[in-house]
Amino acid sequence: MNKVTLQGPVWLASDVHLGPATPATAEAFLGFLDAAADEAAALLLPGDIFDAWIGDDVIKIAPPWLAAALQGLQRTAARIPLWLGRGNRDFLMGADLANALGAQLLPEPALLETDFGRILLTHGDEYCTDDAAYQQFRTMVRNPQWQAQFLAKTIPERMAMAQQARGESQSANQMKSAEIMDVNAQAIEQAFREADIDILVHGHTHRPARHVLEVDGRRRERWVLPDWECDHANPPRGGWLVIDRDGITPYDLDIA
Ligand code: LP5
Ligand code: MN
Repeated sequence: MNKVTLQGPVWLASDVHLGPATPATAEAFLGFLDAAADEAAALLLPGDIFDAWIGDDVIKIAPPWLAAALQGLQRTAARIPLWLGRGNRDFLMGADLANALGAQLLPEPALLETDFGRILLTHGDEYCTDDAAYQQFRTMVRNPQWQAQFLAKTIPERMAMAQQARGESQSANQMKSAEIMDVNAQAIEQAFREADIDILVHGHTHRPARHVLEVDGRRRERWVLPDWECDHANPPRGGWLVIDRDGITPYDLDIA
């Protein structure tokens, strides 16, 4: 398992889902990035920072909303180490984007060595094993050959496919139970067991919480990162975790 060694306070946020129609979320996120650069020793963004990422070449023709987000990420990476993880919407983020931002790509999963000990970090969609249709989709789009074929298409073709996939996903989700779209308990236990860790942090489910459980007689904690939605949700929402030598602390956006 790939280790990431981090000293000092580590900030983590995921599921911001930035896109062309999320100006308020983007504004809140840019403010968060500046605060992280001021106060954190490192910032980790484990997936779904973008609502849909169709390939790193989009940065060459970035529309204003995307250019502003990229500039914010680049500004942060110039001040503190910035780590980008891939989610089910932005699994096509790659080395070209990371290099352009001055960021690094998180291993999947990442075994963090922090001031508060060893922590397993991942986006979390891989744990939704009851959702067979999604896991089948995930196997397809995570396949390097599939990705090479997709990335060989034009940007307009890829945008159209992404739009169709988003539509199909939204329709499919309406037919699924909430349980199916959450993590599977056995998959979580297996993650703790395989990594031999006591703390797991992930996003994806948009069900922020701290779960305490026992696996093989050991107390474990599973932390779920919140999603960000400041454009349509009332009240607006967003948040992050801070990991430091005193432990893990959740923070919510201070929506004045
Ligand atoms: O994303 P969300 O929150 O709606 O639901 C997710 C799972 N769905 C996905 C699919 C993505 O939304 C698709 C968009 C990705 C954008 C960028 C990638 C580049 C384009 C790729 C083009 C193929 O992740 C959803 C889970 C849910 O989380 C909860 O865990 O249930 O899983 C599904 O909905 C899977 C569906 O059941 C079946 C797959 C739908 C997509 C089919 C695409 C067909 C190809 C179309 C192009 C010709
Ligand atoms: Mn996700």
